[in-house]
Amino acid sequence: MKTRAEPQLIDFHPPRAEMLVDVLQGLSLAQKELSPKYFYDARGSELFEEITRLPEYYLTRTEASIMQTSVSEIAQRVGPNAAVIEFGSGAGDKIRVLLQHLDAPLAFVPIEISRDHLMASASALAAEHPALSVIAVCADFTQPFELPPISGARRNLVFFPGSTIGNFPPEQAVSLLRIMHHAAGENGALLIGADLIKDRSTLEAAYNDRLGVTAKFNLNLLAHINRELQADFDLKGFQHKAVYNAAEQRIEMYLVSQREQLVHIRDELVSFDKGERLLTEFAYKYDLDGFAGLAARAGFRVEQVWTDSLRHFSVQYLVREKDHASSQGTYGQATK
Ligand code: AVI
Repeated sequence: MKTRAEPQLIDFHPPRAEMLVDVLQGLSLAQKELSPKYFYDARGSELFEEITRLPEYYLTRTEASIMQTSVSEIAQRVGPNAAVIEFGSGAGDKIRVLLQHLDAPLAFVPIEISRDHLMASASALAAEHPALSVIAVCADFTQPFELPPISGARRNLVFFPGSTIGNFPPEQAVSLLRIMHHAAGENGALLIGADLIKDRSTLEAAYNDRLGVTAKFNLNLLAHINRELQADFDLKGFQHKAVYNAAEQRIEMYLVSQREQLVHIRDELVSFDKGERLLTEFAYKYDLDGFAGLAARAGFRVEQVWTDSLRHFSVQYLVREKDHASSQGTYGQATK
């Protein structure tokens, strides 16, 4: 009887974030802020899934259609026997189209801080691709970590879809890209999704949907903190607001206090003025030159960009600069 392929787990035991310290520190700033990483409890992850299906949230479906249209070209660039390393693999849906088209990939290495998500998606992929060696790495990918040696791979392909890079301010984005540069190794590449600058109304609609799912997602951050830190944020006392800051080229997501109010978090008291804005997320948008500049700071050169016909989103193939110092980048459009 054939045994079912099981993924190997390498567990770096990422420390549980010091949520209390982190939250209190963010709320003590002149511009109060909470880290977007606290969006993703079980309910937050469900709400994010709902967001990705909203008509206004063009990002996920546009990226998926670019991938569908361009995956053969991407697979050609990557070549045979690659090891694919996905940063923040989540439920693992985005990798499928890539793995189906690559020429005899050797290994798939999903990196994810949530052990449950990681093992569920790694097991499913191992079962779907019995010839693939699946090595699940439980780690906080924003901190440097060592990857397992992957013997026989002709190239490492780091995969970071979804424009999650946009949720990191530029300095942090460069640090993260440097970690990916290291993970790619010599002759390695990075396939990354980056959302593009466009008209304000399209951008703001994507983060202020008519059904109010993004509002629920934003407010759920307070519910998560209430539960984890025995806090007493009144969810009715805050309202979701997302605005595009054109000078900074980013969506800024806030929770606006509807009245003067006090919030208890364990032994601490935090006060909010009426109309005060609590910052919960940035989502940076790029033009192609701006993104190439960011990538260059981390040692990557953009080799090819695929976009949709409206140039709303980009999927970019980046190579390590020192490996390809002389060749030219090419820019193409994915859609018919
Ligand atoms: C996960 N990330 C790419 C999403 C974004 O578009 O920045 C998170 C999000 N926030 C509100 N809607 C979606």
